[in-house]
Parts: sequence; C-alpha cells; structure tokens
Amino acid sequence: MTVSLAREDGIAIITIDNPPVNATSHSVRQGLAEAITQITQDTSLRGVILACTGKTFVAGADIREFGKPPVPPSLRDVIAALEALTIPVVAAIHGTALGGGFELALACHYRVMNRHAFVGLPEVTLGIIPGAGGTQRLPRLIGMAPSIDMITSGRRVAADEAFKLGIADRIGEGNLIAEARAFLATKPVVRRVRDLIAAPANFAELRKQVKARGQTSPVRAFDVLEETAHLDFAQGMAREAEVFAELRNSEQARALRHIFFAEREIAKIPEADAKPRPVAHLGVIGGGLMGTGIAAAALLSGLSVTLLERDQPSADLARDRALGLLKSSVERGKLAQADFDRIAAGGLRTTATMADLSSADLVIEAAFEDLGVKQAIFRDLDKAAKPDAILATNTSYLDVGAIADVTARPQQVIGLHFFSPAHIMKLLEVVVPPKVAPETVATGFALGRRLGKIAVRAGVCDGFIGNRILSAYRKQAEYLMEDGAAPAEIDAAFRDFGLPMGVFEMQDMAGLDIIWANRKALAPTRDPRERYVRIVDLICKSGRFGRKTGSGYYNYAGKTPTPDEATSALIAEERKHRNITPRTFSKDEIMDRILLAMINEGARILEEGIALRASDIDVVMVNGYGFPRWRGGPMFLADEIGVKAVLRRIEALAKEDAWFWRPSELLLRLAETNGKLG
Ligand code: 3H9
Repeated sequence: MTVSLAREDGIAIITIDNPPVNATSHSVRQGLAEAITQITQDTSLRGVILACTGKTFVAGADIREFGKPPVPPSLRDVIAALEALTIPVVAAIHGTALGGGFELALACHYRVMNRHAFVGLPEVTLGIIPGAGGTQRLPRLIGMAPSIDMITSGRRVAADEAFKLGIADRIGEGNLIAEARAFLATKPVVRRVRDLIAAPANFAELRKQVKARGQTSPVRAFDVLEETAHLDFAQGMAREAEVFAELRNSEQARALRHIFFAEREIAKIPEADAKPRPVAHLGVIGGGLMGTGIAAAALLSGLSVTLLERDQPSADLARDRALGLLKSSVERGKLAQADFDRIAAGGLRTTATMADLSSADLVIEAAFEDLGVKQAIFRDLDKAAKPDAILATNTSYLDVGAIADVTARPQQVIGLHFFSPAHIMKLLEVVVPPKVAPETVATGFALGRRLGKIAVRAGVCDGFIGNRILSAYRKQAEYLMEDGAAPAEIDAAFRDFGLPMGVFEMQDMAGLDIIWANRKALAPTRDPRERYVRIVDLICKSGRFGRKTGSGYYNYAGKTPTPDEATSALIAEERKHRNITPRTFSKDEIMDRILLAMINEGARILEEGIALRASDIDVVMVNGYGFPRWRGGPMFLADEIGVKAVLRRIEALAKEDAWFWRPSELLLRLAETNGKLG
C-alpha cells in the first residue's frame, strides 16, 4: 500500500508512502486514483489534505520508469481528477516537491509548506520538460517571467520565496497536517489553477535569460511556454504532452538520466558498511591555492581548521587567502556574515608548528607535488598527529601507497584529491592505497559528503581516474597539433562538443610549468615506443608558462587571447624537424580521436579496478573536467555507440600509431561477447 486514505472530522487525508522519495510510481498513481474516487463518493467530506510520509513530499515521477512503456493511469489523469474535486484540496509539503510532485501540488487548490521545504520543476536537468501540467499551471499561478526562470533553470525555490511568489499559501513549522487543517478551517473556496489566466509577457526579452549551453531541454521548455501562452488550458496541455513525449527518450535525456543515477551509485563502495570516524577538527598542510581552498570548504561546512605553513609570514598570508575566499562566499550569498565573523574569530587557526596539528581528527596535506617532499612531511606528521588521526594527501597523481608506507599507520592514510578551486569544485577522488582500512575509506567519503562533494572511489595509479584520462587525451591532442591541427582549432572542437574550454586553453590556465614538471618527473618511466611531442617543453624553455606569463599556446596581451605567434612558429619548426607534412582535421575527426582516447583509457582504468564502475568514470569526467553533462560521459557514449564499433575505430587508428591505440583488454573482451562497459 503506497497510498492510504483516512477520514478525520470530515477531512480526507491522503498519505503517500513510497520510499525513498515518494516518486509517483505506478502503484502511487493507482492508489491516488482510487483514493480520489472514494473521496468523490463520500458526500460527508469537507476538505482533502495530500501529504507524504518519510523525509520528503513527492520528489517527482519515477525516473526508473522513463525507459519503459507508460502504464495507466497516467500522472496527468490522476492530477486532473484531483484538481476536479469539488471540495478544497490542500497539499502539505515537506522536504522537496519536485517535478511531477510539484505538479501534483499545483493541482491541489492550495499549498501549505514547511519552512524548510523546497519546490521546483527540475525536468530540464533530466533532458525533458515538465509533463504533467507544470508548463501550464505554474504561469497561471505566478506569472510568466518567474515561471520561465524556474522551468528553464530547474532551480529549487525555498518556502519563503515560494510564499512571496504565490506558490505557497501558508508556511508552517512542526505538524504540517495540523497546519493544513487550520488552513481548511478558514473555509477556503475551491480554486483551480487551470482556471486562472497568466498575464502576457515579453518573450523576446525573456528568451535571452535561457541558459542552455548546448542542451536542448531548456530551449524546448521555453518554446512550449511561448507557444502555449495564447492557447487555452487543454490546448496548452496537449502541446506540453507532445514535447514531453518527443524528449522523454532522446539521447540527451538518456544521458542525463544516466548521470543522475551514476552520481548516486558512487556511494556504493565495498567499505560502505564500515563506520566512519567523527571529524570535527581538520588539519591542512600547505597554504597555497589548494590548501586554502580545502580549508575554506571545511570552514564553510562548519568544521574547525588548523592550517600549517612553513613559517609565520606564510601562515599569515595563507590565513588572508582563506578568509578572502570566504569573503567571496559571503558576497555570493553562500555564507552569512555572522558565520564569517565566527570563523575569522576562531574557526580558522594558522600555525607554523607541526605539533599544533596534534588535536586534528584528519589532516590533509596539500604541499608541493613531489614524492620526496610529501614523504618527508608524512614522516613528521605521523609523529605529531594523534594516534587515531587519519592522514590524507591531496596529490593529483603520486603513489599514495608510497606516501602511506613512510608512516607507522598506513591503514590510516588515504588520498583525497580535490579539484581547484577546492571550495567550489564538486569533485573529490578518494584514493585508496593497498593497506588502507575500510574505516579510513568510509571516513574519507563521510568527509566528502560533509563538504558537499561528489566523492568517487579510485585506486592508486598515475593520475588516478581523471588525470590519467586527461593525460591520454592531452597526448592525443598534442599528436593532432603536431600532425597539422592548430591548438585553436582543437580547442574550438572541444567547445563545439560542449566542454567549457579546450585542452590547450586549459593548460595555459593551469600553468604550463606544472605540466612540464610532471613530464620531467615521468621521463625516466616513459616507454620508448610512445610518440613524444616536445612542443610544450620548448614553450616552457622559452620562459612562457601560459596565462600567468602572458603567453603560452595563446597570447594574452589583448582583451581576448589570440594564438601565440611564437608558439605557432615553434609548432611549424617542430613539424619540419620531424618531417611531418601537416594534414587538416575536421572538428568531428578531432573530437572522434579525443573521445576514443578517453574511452580506451577509461576501459583500462576499469579493467585494472582503478574505478569501480564505468559510470564512476563518467561522474569524474562530468564533474571535474567539464565533459558536458547532457552527453552522459565518455563511457556512456561508448555504450551508446557500441563497444564493437568503438573497437573498430580504435583498430583503424592503430594503423597510424600502434602503441597509443593499442586497445584495452576489456574492450576486446566486451566486443567479443557483445557486452557493455556500464
Ligand atoms: C518528472 O517528475 C516528470 C514529470 O514532470 C512528468 C511525468 C509525466 N525516481 O538523491 P538521493 C532515488 S521527472 C526514481 O540520494 P537525497 C535515487 O536514485 C523527475 N528514483 O537522496 C536514490 O536511490 P538509491 C523530477 C529516484 O536525499 C534514492 O532515491 N524530479 C528519484 O540526497 C535517494 O536519492 C527530480 O528530478 C526519482 N524521481 O535527495 C528529483 N529521485 O538509494 C530527483 C530519487 O537506490 N531527485 N530517486 O541510490 C532528487 O533531486 C533527490 O533525489 C532528492 C533527495 C532531492 C529528492
């Protein structure tokens, strides 16, 4: 029984109980339809309350049903029957009323919201548009401009704003059913949103606010709102249904559904049953960009932080930097001024003495990226930290096991690879060395959750998941460059595909010197069969490290970056030196090779057990490397294309460069069995 009906003092109370999020699965729709029929037949009733058990109101249609044929009754029919009731219906909203859940609430004649509740129509984030009347009822209730904002962005609206917009009729605290009863006691008339009239709007102006970035659904949602503005309710509903059906199983919707579930799968780790240790006090070693970003993220989530630098002036500087990041959070409305003042007064301590980390529950080292430097720090830290403290390194590619092994507590050492700026970027790779205890891994994940991060488990290898894939496609981009494509052409192909920037722009921004140092560190282990492009080394040798020095692949002297002439000449020179006759590559050819490089390396990562699931790799690429969410990630794309077809393309490219394009064992195996990566 996912829906129950109770009658108390002339009021019908419909309760939905469908854990985890009360989605409108088939049994809920069926149950609601039956409850509505019973209410219609009972003339003794004066009002209806629609409520949910558990942590939330209805969070939407059941997304797992989207790939399957629809089974009646449809949510639209249930909603129409609810709205048609002739006694007042009140939705009692706690948690989140989202998508179909909010549409259900919009069909109620009134809405009572808990002070901490949210409403929203996030369908566009799943590649679809609201399909149960959201595009028709919301504008009639609150007007076109705020509806366009909510529907095309998918953003959630908190109770206070919902009240101001006219979505909520009453805000309550405590017993929401009692609030809804009190509301019904005011004898409200039956008010159907479908009968209201939306005021006209300036669509040409409003269209400019739609942020689509290559995604179809926000644009289609806007189209429907505009097209149906002058239609009656039934015609508007019919148009909404058409576009909903058109998008429901589109490529983008499938990709976005994939990533929605992938981001929830990441929490399913072998260490899930281990008990995380409590972390209230965090130590951070290193007050550079990374260390201060990590400190800011921790402070924002209410942890107290001690940040260690090599001397007092550097510690003071680090303090200013961390507080500067938090100040910008106050300006962006992410942190209250009072919380900032509290942190500035005592939540953040900076020191130049390792012994001051002795009370930290977990210490994250974010010092210079060099194994020797990190091992020296861990030797000292192991002596200074309390015995049960967990020690973490923020290395982006070094061997976490080799760092753990210099301590007397390798079971309590882990990698926590944050992405810069660490107080903003969502991704966190939790790197698991061989001797680590399950409890340490569980603590890493719990800390990630506390900091609001998307934490993905990764095994130890050079670059873990994300940077290892980056290194593969960066190499491929360098080969394309040396073979004839200009960096700007390659970057344009990345942007056309939907990434926010190209691989060369990104390197200029990160600093070419950092990449150079990494290449030098890896030189002794490089396989002689690997094609090596030295262009970036030569750029660095001329003292040009990208954005920070004013030039790299691009020149930054003017308002907008332009291809750097010295670099273009250097590339031409290098081609001559290697006897390469430059070829032209179309944008499609460029992205085809880049994606195949990502997929092949991703498959290796999977076959070596560095990533637990193909979808974990997609989560990393989407949240850390700008891979367009609406494309689902490289592994999802590989399965969409088909492993066999992917392999055929890799084998064709292997004729040019057999070493780079040697196919992963996993791809070979899956192609034989017609299997899938995900
Ligand atoms: C829609 O409504 C279309 C309509 O307009 C038209 C219809 C005709 N379905 O996120 P959590 C699962 S489109 C199925 O970790 P939280 C989730 O996979 C929908 N399953 O919890 C996970 O499962 P597991 C519009 C769902 O507390 C578990 O619930 N609605 C759905 O951090 C817990 O999820 C949305 O887009 C679903 N709709 O956050 C809302 N939602 O334990 C999507 C969740 O097996 N949902 N699951 O891994 C959310 O945003 C969050 O889940 C929510 C809770 C904020 C509700």
